Amino acid sequence: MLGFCFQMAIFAQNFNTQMRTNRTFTMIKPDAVEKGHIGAILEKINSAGFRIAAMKLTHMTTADAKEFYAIHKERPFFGELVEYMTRGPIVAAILEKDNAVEDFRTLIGATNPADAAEGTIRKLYAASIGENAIHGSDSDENAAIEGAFHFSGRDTF
Ligand code: IDP
Ligand code: MG
Repeated sequence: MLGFCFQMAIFAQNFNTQMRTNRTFTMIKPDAVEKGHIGAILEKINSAGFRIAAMKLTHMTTADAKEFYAIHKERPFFGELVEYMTRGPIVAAILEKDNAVEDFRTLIGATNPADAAEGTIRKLYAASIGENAIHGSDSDENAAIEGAFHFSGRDTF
């Protein structure tokens, strides 16, 4: 009986982990870290109702950045993007909330801060379309891929 209960608990835990799609992935990018905006940006994220499921300060290698942004490898700005994302530490995090992906994209604002809505993180803290302070996943599928790129299951809560 104890063994059965144990197995059920493991099953429930796996089921819970696999079925959760109300998550997104973010990076506070090197420009925002350099300028000392980590605290202010985390405050915005908290106030918007996101729960932190995983978080760390980390420094992407060139290989990491090329892999993470592989979808953009044919774009003219790819080299610039890899240079930027590897020039200093970032804060990587997995965030949880209902409708996380869409709500987080709304919170960060448009890719180009000139087009971002008032009060969004990019409007407040981004310098340009290239150095735009923060990343947010664009789909549930990419949120899961990007989160797994930076965090193991053990480091996600
Ligand atoms: P997103 O971050 O809003 O999803 P994407 O189009 O996926 O925007 O581009 C990924 C990242 O590449 C941007 O956040 C930005 O740092 C960089 N980037 C996008 N477009 C340009 C550009 O035209 N010039 C320079 N960098 C760019
Ligand atoms: Mg994108």
